[in-house]
Amino acid sequence: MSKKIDESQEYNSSEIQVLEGLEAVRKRPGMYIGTTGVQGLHHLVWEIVDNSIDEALAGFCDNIEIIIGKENTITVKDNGRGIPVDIHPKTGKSTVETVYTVLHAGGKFGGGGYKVSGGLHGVGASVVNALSKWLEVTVYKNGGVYFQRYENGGHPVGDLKRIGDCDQDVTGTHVTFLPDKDIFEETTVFDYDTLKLRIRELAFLNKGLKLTLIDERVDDKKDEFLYNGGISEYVGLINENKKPIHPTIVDVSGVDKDISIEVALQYNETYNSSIYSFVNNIKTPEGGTHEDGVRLALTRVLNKYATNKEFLKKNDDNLLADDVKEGLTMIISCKHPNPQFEGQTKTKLGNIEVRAIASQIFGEAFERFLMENPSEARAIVEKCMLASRARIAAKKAREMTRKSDLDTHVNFGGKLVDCQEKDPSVCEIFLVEGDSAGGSAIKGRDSMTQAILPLKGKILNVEKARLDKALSNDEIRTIITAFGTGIGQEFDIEKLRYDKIIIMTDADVDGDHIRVLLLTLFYRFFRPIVEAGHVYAAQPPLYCIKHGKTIKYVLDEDEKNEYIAKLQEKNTNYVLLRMKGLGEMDPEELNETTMDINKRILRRITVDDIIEADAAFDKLMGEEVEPRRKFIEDNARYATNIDI
Ligand code: 1YM
Repeated sequence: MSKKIDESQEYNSSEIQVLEGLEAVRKRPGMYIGTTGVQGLHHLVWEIVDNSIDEALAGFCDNIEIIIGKENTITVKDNGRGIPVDIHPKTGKSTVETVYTVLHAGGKFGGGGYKVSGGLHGVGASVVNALSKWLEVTVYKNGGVYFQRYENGGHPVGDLKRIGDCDQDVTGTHVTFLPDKDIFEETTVFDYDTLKLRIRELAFLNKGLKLTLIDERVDDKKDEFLYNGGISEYVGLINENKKPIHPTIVDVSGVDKDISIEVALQYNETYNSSIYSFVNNIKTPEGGTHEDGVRLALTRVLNKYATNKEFLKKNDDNLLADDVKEGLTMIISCKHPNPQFEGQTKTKLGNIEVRAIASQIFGEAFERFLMENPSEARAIVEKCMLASRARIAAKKAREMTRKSDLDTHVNFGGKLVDCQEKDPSVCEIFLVEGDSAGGSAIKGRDSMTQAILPLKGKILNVEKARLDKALSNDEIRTIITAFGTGIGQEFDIEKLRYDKIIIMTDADVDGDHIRVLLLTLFYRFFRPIVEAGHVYAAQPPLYCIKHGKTIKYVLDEDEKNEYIAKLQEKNTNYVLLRMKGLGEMDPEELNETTMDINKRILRRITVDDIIEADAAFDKLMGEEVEPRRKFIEDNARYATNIDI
């Protein structure tokens, strides 16, 4: 038994030796390039391009061209030093031939720096050669042009030859290959867009490097990528159609112990984060120590800044990692001479020393950015604090939603009087100021489609900075539950239970306050609802003009004067009546003037309305006394219906 094993081991080891070389690659291509499908096919391109990128990382190349030929060949050209053409001492062949025919040669002969720029196992050029019908290398170096051709899986057709002269200062490597149809049975057709996407990514990740993609299968198909701003331009692109909350894209880089860290970030108005990390130009979707280090520092520095600048008060919770990533677009690029990859898909950086280095480099620079850009820092910190409050509130809302039975449209906590209809597209909810107006609204409504939520004004009268506290408030919790959408990260507009959310408040200062508070709440927690045009303000009329049997409700002073002028022209008798507050109207009056779909006037609320209200509100309700005093002074002469 043991003898048998020994025999087979001997057999295996000699077999392995025989298979060493390009034949092994052809026997088990999957082991080297993952698949022999379309992905593996494109992998060949990256193996060659990676050598050019390595040359760029070493600082000798700034121009790479990738050409898809008419017959689905690939040509990669770079203006680096050119692969060495001298005889390699270990193989007795030219270094070019060694690189293209000896497995693992690429790595072995690497002259340090950030190698392994990509590639499944860093096996490189020889694997591509092994899987090609033919491959040609041309090297421009030392004033000479050198050429070698290989056929049928990497067999050299003659030695590397000097075939001509070139200027001393012209250097570079050109490689053309035709993938072997016997290996790539599924397809040998290259996809332009697949190549383009990765080439653009490589251009972002390697600032100042020009990459050109040309498709000779069709006329005039060409893309050039050159980003002098590198990953910060990448962040700009991702945020292009989003609204950034601060103008500067934070751009940080540093090197420690040969490990380079680059981070670019900018926050936008959304709640989602787009965080992409790379090691040696390879995407690391599983993250790793480089990402951990940056995330740790981000949270730490923002907490420190928010505390020092007293955005965070004594009793406030610290910001968590989840809070500082809302709306964050961030690219992290680490270059490491000896990366260790871990994880399910081997796309997680494992080198432990990187965590502290990334944290230190990013943390220090980001802290400096915050100190030097206080208004941008404020925007970022406030966004994170909002996320933190929303997280806490979402938790509360979740707990509460669980308690109530949404499907049966019950009377939430005895306050919401819901409608009978369940189809959201025809349902409306009135948020009504005060219990007595609420009572009239309940009696005057169309109970099929109109739901009423009476609000107690004074409970809502909380200062904006205490919005989180407001979320422990019953009314606001009921609003969240009634809407059905959830808030913060769990927000889902598809779950909105009403087509129209109608704020019904009196036309006085208290009414204005309640409306602004509600709008602030919506703006912070339900902004997509506002953006989608679901929020309205009811417009109770200010005057009622009776003449003969006609009753005309008018919204304001101007409209009243205009109408009366017309009556006077016709010598019509009329009565001059100021409408009561909502609370004093009986159900019929309220229905007639404010709720009846055919008669009422609604004003749709836009985000601009809210921003304006928010700014005014900041001044009125914020903590700073001086702006409040000034605002009241400035606006006092406009106040006609102040009832305080
Ligand atoms: C289109 C493909 O392979 N470019 C390329 C490869 C090499 C060099 C320059 C190079 C590297 C070094 C020194 C070094 C390679 N050289 C080797 C090896 N483009 C493409 N451009 N001089 C030139 O790393 O020290 C492997 S790849 F092993 F010969 F050094």
